[in-house]
Amino acid sequence: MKAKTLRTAIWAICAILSFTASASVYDPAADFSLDSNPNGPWSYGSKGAVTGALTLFTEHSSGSQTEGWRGSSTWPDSYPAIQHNWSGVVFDDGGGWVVPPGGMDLAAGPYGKYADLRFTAPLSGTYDIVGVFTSNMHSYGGFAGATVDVHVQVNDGTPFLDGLILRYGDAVPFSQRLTLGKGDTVDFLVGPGGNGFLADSAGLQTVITAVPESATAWTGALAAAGMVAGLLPRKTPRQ
Ligand SMILES: [Ca+2]
Repeated sequence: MKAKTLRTAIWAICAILSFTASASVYDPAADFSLDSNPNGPWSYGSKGAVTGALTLFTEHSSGSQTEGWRGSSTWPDSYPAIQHNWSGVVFDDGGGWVVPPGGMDLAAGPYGKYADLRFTAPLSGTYDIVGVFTSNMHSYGGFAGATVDVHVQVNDGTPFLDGLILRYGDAVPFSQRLTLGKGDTVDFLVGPGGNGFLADSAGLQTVITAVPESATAWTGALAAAGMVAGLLPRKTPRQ
């Protein structure tokens, strides 16, 4: 094989390997859909406590700028709920509930119920989970705002994050690197805060980045292949 052809082949392989080694990114707000539940790696549902079985939502909700999942259209099963502002502008219901453009909102429910956004790992590997819970509920007309407890847990185990949001402006950030097997779950939970349910919800922004474990090896292979390609003799211009 001529050097030029070989060099081209190596660079092509590098391009393919580079694509293979790239990270996959999962964003529940960008991925939000009413088409199905589960929706790819995302499931929308509720739990009776921080640990316990997930009950998938079966009903849709909709508003002027929002769409969502819930267990029923009838109280008290209309909460918990998981909603999404699909519009490109801030949603303000005029009663204190404000959801940023493209934002998600996890509402707790009566009787201590939790909203649960679940991520199921599509592949075994290393995952970086970064995000923040925030208050979406302003004080309004003497109402102080949502009072909720928030958690992130793996496989329904002891949460690696526990936090409280007790007033507008509170935020609970998290950043965690996890090794997950295919089918392992990460639950993002919002509950009523242990003080009863009254307009209790929180915003959630999170991005999960999956980096295949082979990425490190690919990086080495890419560097070596790139060096080889660079070292191959180039055609000398005619004198
Ligand atoms: Ca509460």
